[in-house]
Amino acid sequence: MNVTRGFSGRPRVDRPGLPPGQYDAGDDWPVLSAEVTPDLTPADWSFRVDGLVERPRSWDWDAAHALSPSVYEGDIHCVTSWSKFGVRFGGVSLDTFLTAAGPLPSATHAVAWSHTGYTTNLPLTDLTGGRAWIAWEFDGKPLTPEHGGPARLLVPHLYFWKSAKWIAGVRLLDHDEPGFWEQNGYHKRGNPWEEQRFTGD
Ligand SMILES: Nc1nc2c(c(=O)[nH]1)N[C@H]1C(S)=C(S)[C@@H](COP(=O)(O)O)O[C@H]1N2
Ligand SMILES: [Mo]
Repeated sequence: MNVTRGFSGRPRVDRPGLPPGQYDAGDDWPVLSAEVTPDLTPADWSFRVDGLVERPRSWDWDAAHALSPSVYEGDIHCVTSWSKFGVRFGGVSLDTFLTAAGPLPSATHAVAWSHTGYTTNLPLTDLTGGRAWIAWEFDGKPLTPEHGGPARLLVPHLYFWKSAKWIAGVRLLDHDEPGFWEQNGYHKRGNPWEEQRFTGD
């Protein structure tokens, strides 16, 4: 795991909106990647929804950009204890992709996978209801490769390891299937407000 972090000033731990055990990283945005940053261009990128759906669907860059845009403005929280306030991501709501594919009634969970092979699992209810995005812009600019560009999953109400960079697809399942970090001791859901960091928390 390649961890890069630089602190601009003293970490703040007293800020409203800060989940327990977190500090405010200020303007810093640490990069945390288990993989080498892939050389992935928009032309190489695609996003797929399959598994327990009526119509497995794939979108290339242009098809995804033809969908109605959606913005997230708020905070993000990494399990390594930094939080970042007031970020702005642009992309498309995951609801738009899921609705097009038509989840079957038996679908309860999902595994998101990246073009690099990274995986992470989520309950389907955490990916619906306007709480998850496929994001390709940050602060009005293209998402940079080290932060998951061309596009990443964004699930900001959960710890940031759920927000798979270089997102390739979401597979709907009728059971929970641990992803990369979840197989390595991290919590299956990862709610920062309940400090669900590790298995058993
Ligand atoms: N593909 C992929 N996605 C990933 C990761 C990763 O290692 N690989 N790390 C996760 C973790 S632990 C965090 S905190 C965030 C980090 O995103 P950032 O590097 O843009 O801050 O990405 C998440 N998504
Ligand atoms: Mo993280």
